Amino acid sequence: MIKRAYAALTAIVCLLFATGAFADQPKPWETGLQEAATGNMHEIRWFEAYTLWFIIPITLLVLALLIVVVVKFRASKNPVPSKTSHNTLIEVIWTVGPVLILLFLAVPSFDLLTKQLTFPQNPDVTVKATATQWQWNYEYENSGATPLAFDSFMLKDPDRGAAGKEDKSKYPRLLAVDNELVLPVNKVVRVLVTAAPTDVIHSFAMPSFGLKIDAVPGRLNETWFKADHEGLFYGQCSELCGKDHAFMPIAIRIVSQDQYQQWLTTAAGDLTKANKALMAAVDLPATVNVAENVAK
Ligand SMILES: [Cu+2]
Repeated sequence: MIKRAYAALTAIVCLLFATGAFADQPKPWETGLQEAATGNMHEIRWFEAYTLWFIIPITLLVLALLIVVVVKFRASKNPVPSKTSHNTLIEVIWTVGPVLILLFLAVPSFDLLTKQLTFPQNPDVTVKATATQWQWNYEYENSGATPLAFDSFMLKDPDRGAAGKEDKSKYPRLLAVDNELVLPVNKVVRVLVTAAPTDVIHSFAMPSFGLKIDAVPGRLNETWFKADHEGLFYGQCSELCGKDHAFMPIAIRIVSQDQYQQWLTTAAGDLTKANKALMAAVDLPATVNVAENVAK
């Protein structure tokens, strides 16, 4: 019940501060978390807003107390300081108060952690992300006779034209890649994360999905997500890994199950062709809408 009441309150606060358009990548001057694209991230955003309901009043209370102390007990006004060393009532209050506050924070926090770390029994898709200085390699499990694996490099400006990625609002500088990790919507995706054997530690992070997990050489980490809508999502390597750490972005394209299957079939033979076909299919609805609007 309490959770629902807070959820309603959070929703109102979110509405007040909503910026309108859906965001799946960082925005200039953004100070909050990115829009959520998975159930877990919706909960992370809820939990962040929930904790602010504790943090802000506590900060204001401490500030008010400090001001009172500074003004009321300043040396000129209060030349002989109090020598009080014990007050049972105050000690009970400042022990019980924080314990209660921490309990209110701990319960939903552990609940959220449990959800993140409870792996769904049968993932629909398993991909392995391997980090190397300084790119990602993605490998699909059971992708047919020809195993599907490819490197994903940051898109450089001279390559935009050939890749059909001139639109910087959709393919932002330092975030867009040559080959996106393509995955289906509303499906449980298991991500195995590691780094090449002789490499350094990297980290696979996707803010909209509430994902961040280290890529450690010689060790296979595991995480999962279930994207609840289609789109192109951007993240970055989040462990300082050398001079090009800032230039190994992560791009995940979430598409419908049909589009995913088509892409998967073509990609095993010709990845560039599959990516081009997918981009054309994804961009098509928007073009049609514009044409319709113009006709009206
Ligand atoms: Cu890295």
